[in-house]
Amino acid sequence: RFSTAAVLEEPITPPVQINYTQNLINGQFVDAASGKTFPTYDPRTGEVIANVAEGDVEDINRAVAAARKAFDEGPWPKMTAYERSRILLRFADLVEKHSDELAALETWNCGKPYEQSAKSELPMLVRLFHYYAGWADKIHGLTVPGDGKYHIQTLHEPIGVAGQIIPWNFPLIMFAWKVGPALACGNTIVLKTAEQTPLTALYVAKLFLEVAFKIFIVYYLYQGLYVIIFKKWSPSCVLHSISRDAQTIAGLPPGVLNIVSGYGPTAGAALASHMDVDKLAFTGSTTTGQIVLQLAAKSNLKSVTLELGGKSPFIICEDADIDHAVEQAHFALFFNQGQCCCAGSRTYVHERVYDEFVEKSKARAIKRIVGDPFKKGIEQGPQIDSEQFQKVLRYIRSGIESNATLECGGDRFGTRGYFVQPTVFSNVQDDMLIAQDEIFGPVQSILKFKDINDVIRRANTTRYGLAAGVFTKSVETANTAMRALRAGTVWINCYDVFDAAIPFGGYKMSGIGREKGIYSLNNYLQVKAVVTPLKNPAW
Ligand code: TXE
Repeated sequence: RFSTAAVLEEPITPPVQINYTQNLINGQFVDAASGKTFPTYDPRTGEVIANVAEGDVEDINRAVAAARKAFDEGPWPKMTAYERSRILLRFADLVEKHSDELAALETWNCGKPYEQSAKSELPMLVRLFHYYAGWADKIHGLTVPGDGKYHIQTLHEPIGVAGQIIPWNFPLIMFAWKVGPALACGNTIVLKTAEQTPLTALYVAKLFLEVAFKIFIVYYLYQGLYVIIFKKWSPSCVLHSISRDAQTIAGLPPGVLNIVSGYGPTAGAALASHMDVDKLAFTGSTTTGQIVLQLAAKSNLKSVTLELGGKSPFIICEDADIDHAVEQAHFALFFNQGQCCCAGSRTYVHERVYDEFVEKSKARAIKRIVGDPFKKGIEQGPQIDSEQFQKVLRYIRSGIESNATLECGGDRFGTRGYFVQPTVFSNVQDDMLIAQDEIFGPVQSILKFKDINDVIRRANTTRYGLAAGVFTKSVETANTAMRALRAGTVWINCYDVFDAAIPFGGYKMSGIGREKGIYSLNNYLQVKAVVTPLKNPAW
């Protein structure tokens, strides 16, 4: 029933080498303080592909100390915003140049189709850094019209040291969502990657260092030429060059971006509870989000943004273009092996088109091409690891046991690695576990509805509120639904449309705050009010 079992063949050798496995602290790649390493795996086979420095409390302490120094002593926050912007632009260009290797490494470490990594995620990574580079020199405060004889203004300042914890489903995109705005606003960073996917963040961080090195060389070449042409080497010129290099035109100075690989309860918890970290940004499960929020509160009350789980409704009205809706609902759920926080994982279909929709969704899922993500034309690779793979299979069993109708799939795919058959359940009821919990796998649950107001109520009856989709030709229905749905994003007749400028985040237990777009800057800025008495208020 499924495509040729590429997984049963020998896995394709990824066209990239793993060069960076140490932690990046203060501009240097270093071993973990304990000397320990941990394995990272190829989800196609479950085999180890590299051993990576295992960061723990001491490594986080060292990384935070470096970030603190880089923030307090500069030059980063004191550079002109324009120079910060240029560094981000140069970095984005280098990422573009290295896109092929980065896409291969991303696919190797997390199993997503290479075509998705190369054609969609790498261009998006570049776009995000261009976008944030554009913001760097457009951040400014306001003049406030207060009562009385005062001049009142606000200064928008960087918060300080940002701690960032990211997950494994989109390692590079999550890197950009966090690092881009934090740097644009002038903060320094300690980022902890997910233990499943430590490799690509280290690779891109190396590119930031490369920027520094290249600028350094170019600048001194320029100074050399100056001496040859003007036949003078004034001490002020040397001093000027050194200070300019350090303060304005250097690449990313040491300590501005530090990356620690390691596990959540050790390195992650140390970062969340660190007294010298001023802000924490987290993406991951709702349960862990609650833990890091507590750690932040119990330590120094650092401000926290959270991007957490979801169980997003995808509503297909009777007047929708059914073929388009089938394809979009399929994409909304199965994209990235179903490992998306905003996956459209409750497909609500109007009763008049229900049977047709289920038939077509089943046919589409059966056609889905599963296999080695490096192979051309593959739509679905393996789940990230054994834990997630087992979790997805448990939910499939729960669906069967709760008497939902298994239309197709329902088991692992192949005999090796963490591949799961594209699975479709119909006759799903709201109170079934598969309609309530975040499965995070290729399992579509199709539910039936009669009335739009009723389905909106049902769609909102969840602890989550990340995203929603509505398919209808009626402007009225679309307008009603978009206002009534309690979700951070509502897609109308489309799904998973992402753009650097579109804010993303959740209502309810799907999170706190927004990432991307202008809204993400607030996460990394302090607002300072400055009040000055006016001698002559008439002027
Ligand atoms: O998530 P965790 P897991 C959901 C999805 C998935 C489930 C579990 O449903 O099946 O979460 O995945 C770090 N202190 N999402 O276990 O634990 C961890 O090291 C500090 C949705 O991978 O939340 C990693 O870097 N940090 C999600 C990050 O948190 C801790 C994406 C995420 O891991 C920590 C991923 C601790 N005590 C999973 N424990 C989304 N919103 O997109 C763990 N971490």
